[in-house]
Parts: sequence; structure tokens; C-alpha cells
Amino acid sequence: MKLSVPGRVTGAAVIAVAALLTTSAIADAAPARVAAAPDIPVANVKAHLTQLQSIATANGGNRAHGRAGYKASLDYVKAQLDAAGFTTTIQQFTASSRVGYNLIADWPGGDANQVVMAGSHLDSVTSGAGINDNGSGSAALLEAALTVSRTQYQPTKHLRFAWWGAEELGMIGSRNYVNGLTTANRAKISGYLNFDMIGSPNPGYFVYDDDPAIEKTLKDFYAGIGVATEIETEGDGRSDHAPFKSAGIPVGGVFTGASSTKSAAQAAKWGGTAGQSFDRCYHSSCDTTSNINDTALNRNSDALAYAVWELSE
Ligand code: DTR
Ligand code: ZN
Ligand code: ZN
Repeated sequence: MKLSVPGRVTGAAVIAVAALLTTSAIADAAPARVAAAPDIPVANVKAHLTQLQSIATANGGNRAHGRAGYKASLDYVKAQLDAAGFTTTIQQFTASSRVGYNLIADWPGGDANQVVMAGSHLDSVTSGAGINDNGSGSAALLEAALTVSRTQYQPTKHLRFAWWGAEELGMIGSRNYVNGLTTANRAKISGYLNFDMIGSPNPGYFVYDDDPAIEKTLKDFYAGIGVATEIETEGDGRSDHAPFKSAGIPVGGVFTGASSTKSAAQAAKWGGTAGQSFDRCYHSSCDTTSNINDTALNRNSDALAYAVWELSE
């Protein structure tokens, strides 16, 4: 059963009430914003990471484009989404003479003319299991999608989740997806949220500085939990949001840092180790389940859900 959220009023009701009130009374009468977004259980996100690690271990140590570990990762994510009631689609493409796949999962319902998308690349590099890069984003996204199903969330807008292939070869999968959209379908995407590396072991809290409304939503979440953020600058446009942004779609996301070094000022505000990379195992064989900061993973899983819920209601 769909429960009505206390304090929520429709746009029409606001206009009707507003017509009867003075300007100052409107502000007083405005409903308190209800924090509808759920808390994402980080234990569940970590359980997905354990599965992705096992998949890599069983398939030559990686989950890279065109390798068995990638397809097994895709099958793992797809099976859970199918069981949870999503409509899943696999998009196949070829890159560097190997077959790759995107997985798209639509949550039935919502306004088909206003689509909120969230995505993560599911491929790793060949040198390791890719648990922070990008099991972290992929696992948080999966758990958020499963939470949509568990709570039977019925937003105003339509929700679409995506797991991209071949990001590590230059955002091939996501570019393929965007290029394959008709002009009309492209125009229906009201925003795209990207999650690539969100559990770095020596984390920073970086928010993409792209669409102002999406950026504000993510910053509001962090302000709410009392954690300082900085603008993401480590290779701006180096992930799957880039093709969306190039196509004129509003984008945003969060990131905990790759090979750049944490400064003394950053260590003072976030903790961790100054003079060390945010992720010392970036693109290497030590990017395993040990290469995750649980606090960062937890905060960013909740930030992801907050943005998906806030931007789709
Ligand atoms: N594209 C990433 C790493 C990366 C570097 N800068 C950023 C900024 C925002 C997100 C991700 C990144 C990789 O997969 O290697
Ligand atoms: Zn990478
Ligand atoms: Zn990545």
C-alpha cells in the first residue's frame, strides 16, 4: 500500500492555498521538507562487494571488459534486479575486439517524460578486482535500487539505473548508450547521477561541480550529516557522466579520490593520512575488499539514495 507522506502537498494544492495567503504567510505555511530517503544498509553494500571480489577471484583476478569476470558481475547484478521487479535490458557492444555490455534497469512507473538516471561502471581494469574502482559505486547503486523495490517507492519521475561496461577503455559503454538515444528520449532525461570510486581507503568527500541543482542536493546531504565537501577536480569529466554532460543532460555525482595526494588541510578536516593518495591501490592488484573505507562507503551510499529520492519525488 502506498502511504501518503505527512507534510507533502501537491503543486495544485500549494497554488490554491497560496492564493488565500499573504507572502509572509506562504513561507510560514510551506510544508516542512520531509526527508523521504532511506538509510542504505552498508552491510548489504559490503555483501555485494564480497560477491564481486569472489567473482574476480574465480575469473583470473579481474572483472575487466571482455573478460569472464565482467559478464559474471553483470549476471550477478541483473539477477537481483530481475527478482526485485525491475525491467532489465542488456545493451551489447564491441570495443577493442571484445564484447561488452551495459545493464539498464527501469523501475516501473513514474512520468516517462521525466527520467532520473543513476549509473556506475561495473568493469575493472585488468590488473585487479576493482573493488573501490568501481565495485563501490556499483554495489551502492545496486543496494539503492533494491531499496526502491523493498520500500516500493513510487516517485513522480521515472527511475532508471545503469551499470556501464568498458568505462576503463574510455567511457565506451556510457557513450554508446547516450549516442543510441533518440533526440526525444535524450530530452526526457532530467538528470544523470554518477558514482565512480566512492569508498576510497583514505577518503576525500568530493561533489561534482556540474549541474547546480544536483550539486546542491548532494551538498545538502553532506551538510545534514556535518561533513565538509570539496569540488571534484581530479580529472574533471573522467567518468561516465561526461557523455551525458556533452549531450546537454544535467549531471552530478560524488567521488572519494583516486591517485591524487591528500593534503594536510584535507586530512585535518576529513581524517586519514596527509601526503598519501586517496586510493593507493588505484588500478592495481590491491584494489580488493580491503581497499574500502566503510565510513566513506556508508556516507556515499546514503548520499546516492538521498539524491535519487530527492530528485525524483
Ligand atoms: N574514471 C575513474 C577515476 C577518476 C578519476 N577522476 C575522477 C573523477 C570523478 C570520478 C571518477 C574519476 C576510473 O575509473 O579510473
Ligand atoms: Zn578506473
Ligand atoms: Zn572508475
